[in-house]
Amino acid sequence: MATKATSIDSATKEKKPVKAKTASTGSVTKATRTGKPKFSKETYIKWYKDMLLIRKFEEKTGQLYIQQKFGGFCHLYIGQEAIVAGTVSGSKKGDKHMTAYRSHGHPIALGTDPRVLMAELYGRTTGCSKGKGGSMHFFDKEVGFMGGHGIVGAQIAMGAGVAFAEQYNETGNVAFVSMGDGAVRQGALHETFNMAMLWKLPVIFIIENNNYAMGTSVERTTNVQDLSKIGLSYEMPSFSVNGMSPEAVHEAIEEAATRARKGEGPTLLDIRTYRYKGHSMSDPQKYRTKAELAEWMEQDPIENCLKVIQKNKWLTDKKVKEIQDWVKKEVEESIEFAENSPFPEGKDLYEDVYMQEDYPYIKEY
Ligand SMILES: Cc1ncc(C[n+]2csc(CCOP(=O)(O)OP(=O)(O)O)c2C)c(N)n1
Ligand SMILES: [Mg+2]
Repeated sequence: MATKATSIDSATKEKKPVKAKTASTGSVTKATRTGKPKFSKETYIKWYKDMLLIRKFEEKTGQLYIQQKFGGFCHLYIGQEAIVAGTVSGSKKGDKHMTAYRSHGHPIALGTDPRVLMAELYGRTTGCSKGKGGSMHFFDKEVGFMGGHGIVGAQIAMGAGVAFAEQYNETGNVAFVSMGDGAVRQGALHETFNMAMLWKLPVIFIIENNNYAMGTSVERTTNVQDLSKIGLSYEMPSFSVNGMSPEAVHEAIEEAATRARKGEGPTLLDIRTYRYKGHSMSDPQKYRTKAELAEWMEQDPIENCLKVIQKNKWLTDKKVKEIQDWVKKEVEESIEFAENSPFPEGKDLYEDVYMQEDYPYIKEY
């Protein structure tokens, strides 16, 4: 369920100062489910399977990181799974997806084998980026995943570039570019929004709004706390969406993608979500309360999805257990695969890098 951003007129007429809020679900639809489900049995089962695989893959990732099985940075997506679940089901094969460094959920939902993702975390040659990217730089062109980007906001302009290529080649594909609530403060967002609207690029900008950029909340960052309003000065269709509900995300994504495929250009979706874990693996989380976390966890998309499946008797308890066991096995096998894979060799440093034959400073390697 998407909520349309207020028009520029009513936004500027607003006299009262905006009261600082703590993270809350606000006015977006809560993920309570009554009555007939809007989506098919197959869709709910796929969402459940995909979101559970992401959650379990990442819970294990967190444990392995603490055990120092691999190094580098590690940002978990736990709590935000409904965004990728709804984005993938609401998009089409051939579409392109990219995000920031919180990038484990996207390729899993798009169908990348968890084994090559775990191997990438372990820095092994069998990883999706040949062990040279790590947690922040997952890539899988086969499924349309264009990365994993460590520089906050870098993917915004690159995503518009990807959309430009799709438009230029007349593929009918759409680019989905996810960014955090902190990333929207990058200046490049404005240049990108301007060009994307001018050229009516087939790009959907997704703010994965978990209300915090590391430890800094949205209300400490800006007076414009309704992030969907950021698109209005470019007359970009802009909406707020409940990010704890794969249904709401799917609907908003599908509607935006239909517009983009018709040549009507970009959409901005401010998708409200919450990360259950710290920003990265070293975050004491002093900037938020346990009560705030608990409020969001009550709307857990995986549990809610299972409730819909059980209420409609789509799966027996035995079948649910089979899915849970399958997920567990997938994660275990991904670790085994990673641990039995080789590390890159020194010479591999010189492969997959841009190299100019006549560049004067690299003569030998
Ligand atoms: C250009 C740049 N500046 C600063 C950083 C350090 N940094 C890494 S994550 C982050 C916070 C971003 O928060 P947000 O965009 O809300 O994404 P989230 O982590 O919540 O998914 C910062 C400042 C960076 N990686 N790149
Ligand atoms: Mg954030």
